Amino acid sequence: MSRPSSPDVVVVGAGVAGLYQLHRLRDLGLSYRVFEAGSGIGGTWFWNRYPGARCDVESLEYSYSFSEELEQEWEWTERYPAQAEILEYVEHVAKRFDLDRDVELDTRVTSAVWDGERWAITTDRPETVSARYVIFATGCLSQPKEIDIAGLDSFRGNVWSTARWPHDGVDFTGRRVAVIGTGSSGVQSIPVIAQQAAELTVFQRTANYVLPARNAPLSPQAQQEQKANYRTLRRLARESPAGLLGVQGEASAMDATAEERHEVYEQAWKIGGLGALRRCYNDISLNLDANRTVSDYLRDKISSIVRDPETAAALAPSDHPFGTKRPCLGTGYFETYNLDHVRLVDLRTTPITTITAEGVRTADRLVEVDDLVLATGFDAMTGALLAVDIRGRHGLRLADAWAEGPTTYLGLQVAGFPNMFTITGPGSPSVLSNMMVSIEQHVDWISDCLARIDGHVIEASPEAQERWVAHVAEAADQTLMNRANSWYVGANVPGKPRVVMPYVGGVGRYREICDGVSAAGYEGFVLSGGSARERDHG
Ligand code: NA7
Repeated sequence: MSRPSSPDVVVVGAGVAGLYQLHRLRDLGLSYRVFEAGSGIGGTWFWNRYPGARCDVESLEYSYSFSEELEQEWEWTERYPAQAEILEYVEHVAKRFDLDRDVELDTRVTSAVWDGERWAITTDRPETVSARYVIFATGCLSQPKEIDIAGLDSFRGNVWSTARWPHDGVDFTGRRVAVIGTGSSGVQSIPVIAQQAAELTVFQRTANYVLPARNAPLSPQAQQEQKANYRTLRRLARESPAGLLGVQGEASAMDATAEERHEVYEQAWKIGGLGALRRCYNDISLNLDANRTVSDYLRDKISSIVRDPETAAALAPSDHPFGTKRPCLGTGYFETYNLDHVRLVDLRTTPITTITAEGVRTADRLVEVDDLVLATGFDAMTGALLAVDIRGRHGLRLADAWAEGPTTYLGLQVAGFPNMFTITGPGSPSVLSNMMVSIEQHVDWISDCLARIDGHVIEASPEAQERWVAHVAEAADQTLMNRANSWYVGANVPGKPRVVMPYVGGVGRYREICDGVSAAGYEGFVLSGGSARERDHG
């Protein structure tokens, strides 16, 4: 099939964001190329196939809203969709809208260079494409963190990464397994691996708050009811703080008695899910004392579940307020540590000194294993963008522009990088929200923008960017977000500048700001140059 070498737009990535962007570009009648590094579409859900991988947002909310027919015809099977089901859904969407024929798989974009009028996009294939616009749909959690544990290469057994899991799975039956990392990927995979492994040792550096998922089959009636109300529910999600349904409590946790709070938290614990506890009161993310009431409640829960007091104490988060690192959703997570063949090693008291041929050596012992599972996370939000050699005006490298942390206008553009858009980029709600809602909002905004500017150059002004960066930081300072060494602030990657990267101001408010900017003729952006459409197509 012949593809344009000078399309209007190049889209990088064919996950949930890139596919919807492709759909919108086609409707706009723009020419495009879409490059995907993977050998299949689906992004996050293509790569993260580890046992137990599941979305933390409910199925009916973690789905595209752009087509009512699609919304009605697709049947979800569980409250929280498993990786395989989401991938099947994404593949269904791609087929239904005939998107996959336009995705060039196994093609990694390596550089993007602005030549004053267009972007020269180089891939790992022998072709350079010239595009008027480039849209990075490269994901916030897609670049696995480089692992810095000494001796890893000397290990004789198998090393598996949760973020790059083999497509035909791994059978741990009868094997001695180590898992390093207890973020969402560790928390989801540990109980499932424990069901197979002969011995499982979990190496934990930071204890996390793990909330019960309470996953369950989705009844056809419940699904029908929600689908019948989809327009209202979608609107409520878009206007909400996190792109999620659920009623936010309006009272302060500090105005309730300890007994009242306990009762409220018990109800939320029974409901399960990421937001239930945070939404109980209005000040849990804002006030340390209010937050402590939830953290204490959760620590008590852990000690009531885990039988061995030493293990329970190690599993209880103590160094960060609830919600300042991404809480995890678990299914039988804490209960897993009551199994005789499962052990926790607390790296705060006995750090890993090296990996040897036989296994993991800590300060006080060698744990011999056959398989090593790395659930060690991602270079979040900026990693996938900086993995591409991006050069804007006058050869400015994105890596240099972001040397002190990512700077963007609205998380959509970077000053000095004309005609370049980032879907759910740093400085937008992104990872603090239901990604589906934020992705659709960005894709719609970018697509409307491309339609309106008709081939002109659009670039964030440095002043507007400076104001937005200051606003993002001020909004974060009003919360407890800076109190943890989380990937939200880049603290998980050695040497990464410490900046609260996502915008904490809320999905609803953020959407209003973006809509206001476009309604005011792209306030804060500079439009220049004549329409290049004619020439590009010529
Ligand atoms: P996370 O949440 O970043 O978790 C990574 C885990 O790995 C975390 O417990 C880390 O401890 C641990 N880690 C990382 N490097 C090391 C080393 N060198 N030694 C020991 N332990 C280490 O990534 P996930 O993949 O679980 O989840 C990512 C997001 O996907 C998640 O938040 C959801 O949004 C979905 P640390 O906390 O840094 O001390």
